[in-house]
Amino acid sequence: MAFGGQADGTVANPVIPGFHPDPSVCRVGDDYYLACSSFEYFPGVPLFHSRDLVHWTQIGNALDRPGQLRLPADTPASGGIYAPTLRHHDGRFWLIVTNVSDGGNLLFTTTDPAGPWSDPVRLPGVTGIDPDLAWDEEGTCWCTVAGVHQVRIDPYTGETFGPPRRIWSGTPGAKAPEAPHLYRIGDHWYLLIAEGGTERGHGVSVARGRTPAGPFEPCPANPVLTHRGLDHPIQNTGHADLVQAPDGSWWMVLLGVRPGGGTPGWHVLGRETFLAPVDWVDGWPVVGDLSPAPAAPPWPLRPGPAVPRRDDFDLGEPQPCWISPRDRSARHCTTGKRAGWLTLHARGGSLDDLDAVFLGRRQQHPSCRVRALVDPAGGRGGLAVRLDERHHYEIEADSAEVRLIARIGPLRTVVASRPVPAAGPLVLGVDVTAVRTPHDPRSGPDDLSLGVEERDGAFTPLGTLDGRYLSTEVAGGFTGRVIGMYAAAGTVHFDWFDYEPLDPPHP
Ligand code: 6LW
Repeated sequence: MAFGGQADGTVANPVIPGFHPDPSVCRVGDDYYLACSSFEYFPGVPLFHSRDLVHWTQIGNALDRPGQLRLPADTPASGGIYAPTLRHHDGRFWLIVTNVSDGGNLLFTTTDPAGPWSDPVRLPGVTGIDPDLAWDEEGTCWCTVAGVHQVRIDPYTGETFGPPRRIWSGTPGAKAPEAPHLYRIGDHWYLLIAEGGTERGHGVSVARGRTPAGPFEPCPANPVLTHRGLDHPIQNTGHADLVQAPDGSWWMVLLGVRPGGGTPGWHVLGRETFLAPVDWVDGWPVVGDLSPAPAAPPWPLRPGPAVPRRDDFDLGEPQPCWISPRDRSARHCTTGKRAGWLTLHARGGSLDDLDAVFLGRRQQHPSCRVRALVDPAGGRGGLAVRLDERHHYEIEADSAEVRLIARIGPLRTVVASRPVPAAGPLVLGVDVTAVRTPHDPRSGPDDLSLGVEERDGAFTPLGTLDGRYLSTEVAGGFTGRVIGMYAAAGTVHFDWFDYEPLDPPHP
């Protein structure tokens, strides 16, 4: 995915739009690498590469085989893989992450971040989420987790040395000190954390000490970043990581959300990865312009490869952007049954089921157009916009009928149905249209029109639904919308899938 880089010298923030929360970044020479959380989706931990901190290209998923990522069948929505830390040390890349549904804290390593990554080293002595890794001058590895607690570990064996110690509790009165990252900068060790919780009260605070174990002195200006209480288009800002560029400047990646619609605002793309410059004043970080269109960094921008609108499944294995809830077994998701087609074979009866067969990609733009050529082939399936098992809209076809279905919390209904335009493969579609400036404070963030193409190519919606019910403010959780294909009965084949952004570069 290549994003950012505008004609007016600004860049588009988020630099990695869509459900890409809890970013962790490191640099090796002129190359930056970044990892994000992935929760109940398989494969897990998307990995990105950049040469300019603005344009990011997904190069894989660190956890792409069952031996690395076990998501039990009863893994709840927003369970599974929580926040990673990605570091480079001693000639290797290191990734530490928490699988809250199986195994706890796990450590992986590789020499090539595009993969393959190692099998997991388990860390039974490290309890807590948001694990961080830092090495001191003697090569000791310090593992710091939410709370904020710390323990020394052997990253090759997972052995811990001594009991975890609480090293900071964050700002008095602020809840949830988490997302710790420890850095040796100049004469100090800096401990960066998130606090306030990942909703509208989120913020970033920092403390410093003379040793990696503290004691730590809080920054007098904490929180060094928050948008709580501000009427700002980027909200929930927190869970940050710092990186120094080759020119010596410092930058922060962090999560944020872009609420849309009227009051109170609903975010539908999940927590996205944003970029902000950082200055140092009196030995403390000062975060610069965190806006939807900040000034571009002071170096040539290096866009990555353009992302084709269409995936025609001709490359065998699905591209790294494709994800499925809990697993993606070849028995249920394959490109080998019909050359150049994706074949999904149903397990459950609908997207309400934890074992639903669904393959999707993150919605990354407030407005977008999705189309897919579907052959129900005696089965039943189609296109869906999914937040979780209790919040999804889908346009579903079998050999006779097309149906628009809505699941909102406890309610499930067939909104509309009609005969198929013709026998055989048909094109199903979803048009997502963001509400730009709501004239009605009661408006939702977007409208979703789901329908079918007629024989003459005209798109006929079966209905238009309010998008607020597929938002995190309604559904809860830590993910964002995923748009994709599913089979609810029998076998369904898909020839191609189109995802077309409809937004101007800047919101
Ligand atoms: C993540 C923690 C958090 O581990 O939410 O709100 C968890 N912050 O830092 C999932 O993103």
